[in-house]
Amino acid sequence: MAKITLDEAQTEAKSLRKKLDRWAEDYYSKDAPEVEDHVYDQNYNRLLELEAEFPQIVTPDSITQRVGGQINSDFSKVEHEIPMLSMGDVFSKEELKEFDQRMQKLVGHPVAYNVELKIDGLSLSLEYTDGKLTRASTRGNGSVGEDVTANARYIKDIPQVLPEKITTEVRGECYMSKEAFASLNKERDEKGEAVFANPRNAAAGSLRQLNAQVTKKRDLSTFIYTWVNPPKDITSQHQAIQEMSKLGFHTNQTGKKLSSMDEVFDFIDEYTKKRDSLAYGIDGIVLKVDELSLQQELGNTVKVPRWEIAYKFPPEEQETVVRDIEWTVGRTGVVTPTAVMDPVQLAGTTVSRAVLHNADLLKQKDVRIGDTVLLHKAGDIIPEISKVILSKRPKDSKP
Ligand code: 3BD
Repeated sequence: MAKITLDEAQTEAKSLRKKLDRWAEDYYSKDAPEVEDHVYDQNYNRLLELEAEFPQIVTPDSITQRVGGQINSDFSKVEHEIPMLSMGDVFSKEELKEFDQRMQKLVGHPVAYNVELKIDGLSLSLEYTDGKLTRASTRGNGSVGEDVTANARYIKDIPQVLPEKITTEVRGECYMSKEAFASLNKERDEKGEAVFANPRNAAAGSLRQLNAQVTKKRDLSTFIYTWVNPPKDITSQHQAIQEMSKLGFHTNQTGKKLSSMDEVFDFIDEYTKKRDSLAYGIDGIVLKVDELSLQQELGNTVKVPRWEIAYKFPPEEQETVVRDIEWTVGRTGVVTPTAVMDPVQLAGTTVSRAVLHNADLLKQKDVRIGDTVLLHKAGDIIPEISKVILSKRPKDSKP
């Protein structure tokens, strides 16, 4: 970190906390993020860095000290007896190597990891009593979530009854496939309803419904990734996934047990390439120390298990120039602006248009004809303008 004074760190941390609090609230309670994940992550990591350098500026209510998130008070609350922790994340292979070295040092020998795709959905806890699904809840702030049991009754891949009369809890990711997302948005668009920005928001907005009949009409899926209280004869994460699958849970079968970082890097490269062609969105990969006894030994910090880490894919972005703003009037009279740009290759397709959703968003992003903009795909599908590169704005441009 570049040298800065305590005063400067204090001021910067304050402003970062304010921003992050607002973004986190949007993310958790409104299903509509104001910024892309990587922007949130960058700001969050900067705050972590400042607080590590100047521990005296840490406040108890700093977002780094809370388990995180907000819950919607319209739902019944569910206390997670065992908190749903977060995940540490890194953005480079170098940092993954450091993670591996840390693990090896703590454990005293090389360790094997279960390497999983990081599904871009929302976390869900499922509790079974004597083999029957008795409660489903969202992660919420990690300690308290929302009761979505009635909704989970309508998610087709969630077993309502297990083949054994066990009392247990599993957790996983609830998501909407790219196909289901596209068809839901098409239907909403035709009805003149607001479209979801990406599959994750669509999943959140479909699961967190006070009227479960709405959930019933939405095509949601799950990937179950953790067994909270596995039977004694299960000794690894990899085995836990296989056994949960035998109980009827939908698990992601691309996960692999790998024992060297070279293999992990190959896995990353493989799925960086395959990412666009998967039926569901992923935003990275997760490394988990495979042996459950080692996980136990390594334990948790306040917010995250020490034995796992998420590697986040770099955002796919492209620069291009806006040539025109088109206005289309929908059947319901809603006017939607679309930016028409020089065509660029972005995440597998040629893109030349980005819907700005409404005039407010256009004004907020202040996109002007002649502007050079950064483009990304929301949920890996919908082209969206991330921001205007102001340093490249023509001097004579008009709002
Ligand atoms: C996935 C926690 C642990 C059980 C904690 C190791 C943080 C979102 O595919 N494993 C996965 C995925 C998510 C996970 C764990 N394994 N935690 C995992 C996860 N394959 N997405 N997550 N989560 C899930 C979260 N969510 C919102 C806000 C903060 N953290």
